[in-house]
Amino acid sequence: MSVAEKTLSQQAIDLENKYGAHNYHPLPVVLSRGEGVYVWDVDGKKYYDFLSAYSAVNQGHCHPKIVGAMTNQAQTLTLTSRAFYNDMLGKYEKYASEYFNFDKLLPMNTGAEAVETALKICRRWAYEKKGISENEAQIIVCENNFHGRTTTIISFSNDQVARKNFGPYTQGFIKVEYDNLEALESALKSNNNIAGFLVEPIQGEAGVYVPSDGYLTAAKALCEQYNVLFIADEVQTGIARTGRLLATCGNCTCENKDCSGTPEVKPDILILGKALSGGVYPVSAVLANDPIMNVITPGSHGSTFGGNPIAGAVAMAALDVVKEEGLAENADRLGKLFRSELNKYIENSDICTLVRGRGLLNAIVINDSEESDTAWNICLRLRDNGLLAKPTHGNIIRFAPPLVMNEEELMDCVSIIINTLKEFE
Ligand code: IF1
Repeated sequence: MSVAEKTLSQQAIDLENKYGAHNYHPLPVVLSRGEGVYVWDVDGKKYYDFLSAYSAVNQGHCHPKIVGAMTNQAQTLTLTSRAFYNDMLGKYEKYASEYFNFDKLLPMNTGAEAVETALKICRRWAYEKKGISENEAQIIVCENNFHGRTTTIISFSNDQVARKNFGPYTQGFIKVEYDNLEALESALKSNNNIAGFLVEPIQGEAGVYVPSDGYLTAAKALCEQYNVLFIADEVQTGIARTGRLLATCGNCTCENKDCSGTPEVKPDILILGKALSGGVYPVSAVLANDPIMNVITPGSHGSTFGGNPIAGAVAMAALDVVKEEGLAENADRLGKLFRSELNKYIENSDICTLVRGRGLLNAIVINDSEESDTAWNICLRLRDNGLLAKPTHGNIIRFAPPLVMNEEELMDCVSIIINTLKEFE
């Protein structure tokens, strides 16, 4: 076929294949527009987005308030670097610190950078506050974690595809089983040089694993007992995704503007990214109280773009939207409905064995081996039927729509999903 005869989709796919590094294997659909819970492909076909850019567009695609804040700021001042002050950063830091109930915020851009930042803060705290000897600090992480793609972060991943031939790896991490308090306690007991415990409140990449009730609370108590920082990576679970403002917020949905958070667990260090900007711009942040954050001194950490005025304006608008539109409460309510509707189907299904999750971060398990392409084929069929989702770990499909969805749309999506699964029974 000549270029002119190729479909618009195929042209876009061919360009990426030829000129882009092959670091992803996308579902074959080429998107050119988004609004709310919908995206459209280059041929004008409309889909429900059930990935939300890996939970970054919680507020929905192209939210007018967030896009408005961005375009307005983009026409005024975009970047000063931190060599000078800008008139947005302080406002944003105050707004977000009060919103999440911490003394201070350190602004970065991507989730991985924020995780790296938290690890650096934790190590400094270990040497300067806890009194661990130089270069001896250890940080406990969980098996099957996902925290990003930097050299240090993949050093403590056990995803062989993400790690292979990227060594030598960064030292100083101890892995324990997720959702296992005995394993955590024995790691804490066995070593006097533990500085922190880094954990995802729900393991997203691993396949939406929700830990047992009380795990996070008990883990935090153990951290206190051993004078170790509890570091919550809420890059994926935060900003209303799991039906609470933060997954560490217990049952509090934080719709109440007077709620300063009666958290199930208050992390010592909180890591946010993705939906902190509603997915319109890379904005991440690390939050902590003064005794911890004050280990960061001029020159010890930074970023050209971190804390830029666009990021500040966008993040404030994105966080406003979460409260104004009651997104945590909506995610909580629709998530319960979603799981109960799917559970009714699963009772008599051979192809789908389980739905799990919190709020609108859910996954179904497909009854086939991890190596099979059944989940991939189901996602292709879901696409044909107007809903976009992507498999994770072979036989698991993650379902994470924008949180601005309404009940009627959710029920429409439930029928698309169930009708598609029926084609595979
Ligand atoms: C990829 C999953 C989601 C994260 C947590 C930090 C980061 C992430 C808990 C890093 C990023 C992503 C990135 C994307 C796949 C993805 C993902 F499939 F791995 F599980 F979200 F669903 N902490 N998650 O989940 O944030 O640097 O990317 O901004 O392919 O890397 P980042």
